[in-house]
Amino acid sequence: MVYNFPLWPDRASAMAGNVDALYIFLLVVSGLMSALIFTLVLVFAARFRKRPGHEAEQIEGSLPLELTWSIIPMGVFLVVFVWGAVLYFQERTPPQGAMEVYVVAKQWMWKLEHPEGQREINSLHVPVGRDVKLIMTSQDVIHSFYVPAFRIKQDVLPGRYTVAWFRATRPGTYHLFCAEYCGTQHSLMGGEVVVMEPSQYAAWLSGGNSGQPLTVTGQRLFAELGCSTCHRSDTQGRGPNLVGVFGRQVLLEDGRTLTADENYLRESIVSPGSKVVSGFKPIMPTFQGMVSDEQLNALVAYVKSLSQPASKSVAAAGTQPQTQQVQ
Ligand code: HEC
Ligand SMILES: [Cu+2]
Repeated sequence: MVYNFPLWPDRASAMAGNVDALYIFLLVVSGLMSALIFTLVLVFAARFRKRPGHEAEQIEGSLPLELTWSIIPMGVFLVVFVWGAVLYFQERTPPQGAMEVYVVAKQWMWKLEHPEGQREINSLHVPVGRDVKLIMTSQDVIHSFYVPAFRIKQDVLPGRYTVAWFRATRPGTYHLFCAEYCGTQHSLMGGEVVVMEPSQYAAWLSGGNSGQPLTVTGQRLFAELGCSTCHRSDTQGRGPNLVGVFGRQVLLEDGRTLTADENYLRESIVSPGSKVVSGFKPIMPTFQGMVSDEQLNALVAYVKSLSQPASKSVAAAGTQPQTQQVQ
């Protein structure tokens, strides 16, 4: 009976227990407060009911009382606030070195692409114990990536990236939902996350119809679309040298400085005029409408890879046979 009436979804990510602990704390505090108030209402109603010979006496105020009922609730709320904020920042901040999966949502399916080039629809295979960062965008309307067992839910918007991350702690298959009403078949827009032992995951990766690694696709597009005519790896190009740009502070023509994250790279490609790099002319053509969301992801992944240590970048990986990379 109890098994058919689960009060909690599975706890299958590193964050799940922490989120639940906060939730249980809130339930207990609210429960205790409600119980206290109800009890006092009943007790006072009985004790101070109207009786002959008992006249109520008006109390005009009490500093100790007012301090007590201000300071104690404030303390409780501050605990909830700080605890919630800490969890929020943990959930917002993908750890360094996470495996990156690109997610493209559309009416009505989830398209997922692994860095190694594997593509999936409505199912995501990941290894247990590994940080996974999801870089997500939508092809049409707003969707929301929701995996109850991981306690993550993140809106997915057209025209920009949103990011979520998790570390699965237990092998198994978990529900994936769309949690933002997105049209007639919204309720069917779901799938599963399959958490595997690392060895199984490696086997899964090497089997099946793997495409090229995302960064290799990106590198090919970079040449095909003519990006490489302006962006060269020396300083002779008409555009900035993109090596090392990801994660760096960029000074813009209008004096603003910002960090080059995924959204910045994406915007630089589809809307180059909106943030022009200091010292350069706004001559870069827009690629809006010329590249699909998947191709944009590949370009972004490629430009990002230019900022990684040589061993991980495409330049090195592309020229070495597979076997030499395994040490
Ligand atoms: C006609 C030359 C030209 C072409 C073609 C071109 N770019 Fe650019 N790109 C520029 C210039 C000039 C800038 C700097 C001014 C600006 O920000 O618009 C720039 C800026 C960028 C930036 C921001 C760089 C930084 O340092 O912050 C990125 C990323 C970028 N381009 C990627 C691409 C990609 C990807 C392509 C191909 C799809 C491409 N560019 C094609 C000229 C070009
Ligand atoms: Cu949806």
